[in-house]
Amino acid sequence: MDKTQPIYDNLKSEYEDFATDCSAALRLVEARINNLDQKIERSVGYSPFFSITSRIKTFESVMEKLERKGIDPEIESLKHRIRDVAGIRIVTLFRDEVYEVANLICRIPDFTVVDTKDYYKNPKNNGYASLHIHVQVSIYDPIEERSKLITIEIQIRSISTNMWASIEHRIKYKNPNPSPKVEERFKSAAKALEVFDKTVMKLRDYEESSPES
Ligand code: 0O2
Repeated sequence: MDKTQPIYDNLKSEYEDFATDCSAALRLVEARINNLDQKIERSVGYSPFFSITSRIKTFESVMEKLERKGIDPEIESLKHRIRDVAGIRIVTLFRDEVYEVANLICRIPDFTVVDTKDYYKNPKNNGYASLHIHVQVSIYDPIEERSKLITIEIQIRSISTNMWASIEHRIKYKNPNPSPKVEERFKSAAKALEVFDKTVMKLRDYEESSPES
């Protein structure tokens, strides 16, 4: 038997305990966000939340990320350094709604905003654009009889930048080290989407300000 197998099995079991806490936190956060979406829709007839999805990272994906970032494969490092075990992705139709949604989320009383990463203001070299907010929520563990703070990553993106990220993720998965030429093409595709987003926002503003015919 491989000598490292028991270490791997132990980490997997500890991760499953942590992932159970993350699921509880994710349900809480998702319920608040869904409620926000429904209330806005009811009150003004249009909500900036186009879609809301969530996921818990698989153990295999966490192991890959630990290796990629050179983090020790042990549970405490994992809990402190991997902040997207529980993740929510919110997609908006228009790019400026990303900030509208972010402001609404930051005002939810039982969320503590830990930090915000704005990849729209500072896109990555490949052109990746998204707004990431890390929030902490408290969950109660009935077995340990104590509350725990869990971090959730909320990614907010326009539908166009979500499309870009999905395609880039799919291609990168097949080729994790793309050539500078491929990276440059992704960057120019991201620039084209920025132009697209500006155009559709102008169209929306024009339509909304014109008197009904
Ligand atoms: P997966 O497979 O999508 O889950 P941090 O602790 O926040 O400073 P981290 O987690 O590296 O460190 O932060 P970062 O760079 O904001 O990445 C978090 C997540 O954002 C990634 O999780 C991706 O989901 C997404 N992301 C970041 N950069 C890119 C990119 O260039 N392309 C795409 N498609 N998505 C990106 P994972 O675990 O890397 O990936």
